[in-house]
Amino acid sequence: MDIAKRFQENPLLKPQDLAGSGAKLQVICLLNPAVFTYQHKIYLLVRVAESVAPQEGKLFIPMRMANNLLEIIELKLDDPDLINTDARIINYKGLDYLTTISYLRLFSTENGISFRPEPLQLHGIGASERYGIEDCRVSKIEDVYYLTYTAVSENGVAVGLRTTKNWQQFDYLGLIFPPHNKDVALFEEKINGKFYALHRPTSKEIGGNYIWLAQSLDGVHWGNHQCVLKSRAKHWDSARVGAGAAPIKTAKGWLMIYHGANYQHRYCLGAALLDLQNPAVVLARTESPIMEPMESYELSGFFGSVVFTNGHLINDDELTIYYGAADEFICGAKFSIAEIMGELKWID
Ligand code: MAN
Repeated sequence: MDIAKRFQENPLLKPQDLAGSGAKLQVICLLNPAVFTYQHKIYLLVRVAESVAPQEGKLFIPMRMANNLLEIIELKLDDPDLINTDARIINYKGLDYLTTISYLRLFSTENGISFRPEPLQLHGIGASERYGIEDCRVSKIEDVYYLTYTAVSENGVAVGLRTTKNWQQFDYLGLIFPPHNKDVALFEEKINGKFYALHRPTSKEIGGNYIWLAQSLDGVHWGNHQCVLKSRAKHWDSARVGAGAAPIKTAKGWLMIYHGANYQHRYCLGAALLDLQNPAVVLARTESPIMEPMESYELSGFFGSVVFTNGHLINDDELTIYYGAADEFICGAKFSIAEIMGELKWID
């Protein structure tokens, strides 16, 4: 059952609210923000997807070249070498490209509803981030903020890590999970002295798009991988599942909000409860979504029928999620954690 209480002010941020980062560029989508607090202030680290403004009969591919400068490839829509069936991704002469390039932009808020752009922008660095960086999760462990994000290049879709203590200086630690992998959420405390991460590799021939768990001694080098949560045939989450923001610690277990999609690419949110001491054990899971696309801003946009979250705030029983709607807008919704727990079906 959809138990989300959406903000009346939705959408909170839309592409028209922000100027492009370069003269030729236009913001096409504002989506999938990380959420964190720093010095008692709430921040969103928003994914900004940019490209050249649409032109009749043309298609543009923005990407960073070896010198880190942005270049734009211009294609004709009737080019026989172009396969253009998805708004997000195209194939040209046998190679895959994204139609937009994403970077991360910081916004602050006083009231959780209206947002102010801050100067901080984080762009892709180096060969593995040439098509952009996306869908960041921010986890605070002790006094360090860990930014785990999707790093895209012609070599694949992988997971990058940057850390900061003060949001001024960043350490760039490179890729922590090679392709194909995304949706990495770190647990915000160590368990039995180890860091834990949820991640989402894709296994093509055997297996699928499942959520995995990994351990680390230093938060950078990961091992002991275990498959935790799978997609379910004939369900709303039949094609893929992926973790949202850092799991929420409750008395009964780690509550993980996750997204699930079917083969029609309809993205909903569900929840699962992981064992406190051994999060590889799934104790319970929701049967039906706790949130599904239904409002006009969720049903139509750059890529319709999507609700996707990778950032939230917790205040006792109140969970505020910020989410990407239709891959184009940033929205907010509140849940009662007890109500989510009530939707869980226990696994024997
Ligand atoms: C999918 C979508 C896109 C994203 C690419 C690469 O196609 O999630 O938004 O850009 O993957 O991560």
